[in-house]
Amino acid sequence: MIRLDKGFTLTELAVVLVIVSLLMGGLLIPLGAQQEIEKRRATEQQLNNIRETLIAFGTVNLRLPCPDTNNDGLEDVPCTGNAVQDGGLPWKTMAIAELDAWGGNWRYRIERGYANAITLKSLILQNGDDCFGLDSAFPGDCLDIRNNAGTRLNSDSEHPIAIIYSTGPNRQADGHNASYEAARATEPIYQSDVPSTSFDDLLIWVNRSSLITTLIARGQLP
Ligand SMILES: [Ca+2]
Ligand SMILES: [Ca+2]
Repeated sequence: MIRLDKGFTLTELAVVLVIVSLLMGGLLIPLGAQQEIEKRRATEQQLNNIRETLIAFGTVNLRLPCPDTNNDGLEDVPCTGNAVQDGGLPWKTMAIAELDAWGGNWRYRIERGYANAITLKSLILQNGDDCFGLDSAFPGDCLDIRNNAGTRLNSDSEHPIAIIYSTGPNRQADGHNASYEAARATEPIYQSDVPSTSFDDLLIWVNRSSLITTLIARGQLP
């Protein structure tokens, strides 16, 4: 059919508008999902940097920092006398970024023996310190990390001496992490896994062996 005018009819215009809106809708949804993926990736990178910074702090000070329990960004020392060693990461003490990619504060907990230079050295030089044995200075502090199904992730040989986590997109502790915050008298069980509908925290831990390896490499231990 030959058209006499060069303009669009109303019907054509409507079709174009529908196509444009469908295209925009299709683009906007993946863009939001893509931003979440980027935030998760950035937070994972930050957590890895925090673990490196904690180990570096440990090699300089021969102990790990105490948690920040009054939210000023500075560690609250000494912390070996306080049985509740779950708090904020002392980001000012460690000279790191205060917040994760969603604007949440980092959570942090240590096994108290590793927050003091004297006890740290004796714990590290002690063979067979698996934390669950009688040798540990604070056996009640032994960190137990589980996945979404409840399976323990850390073996005895992979002895976690500190955990750090982001509360993720929902900005609140989930699963075992939430349970521990609600009832701190219980055994320190934490949770780490891929995101699900009920869990979106990102949690990593510092191994006793990785600290020992660095201390030996820097000549701080025989
Ligand atoms: Ca503080
Ligand atoms: Ca969360």
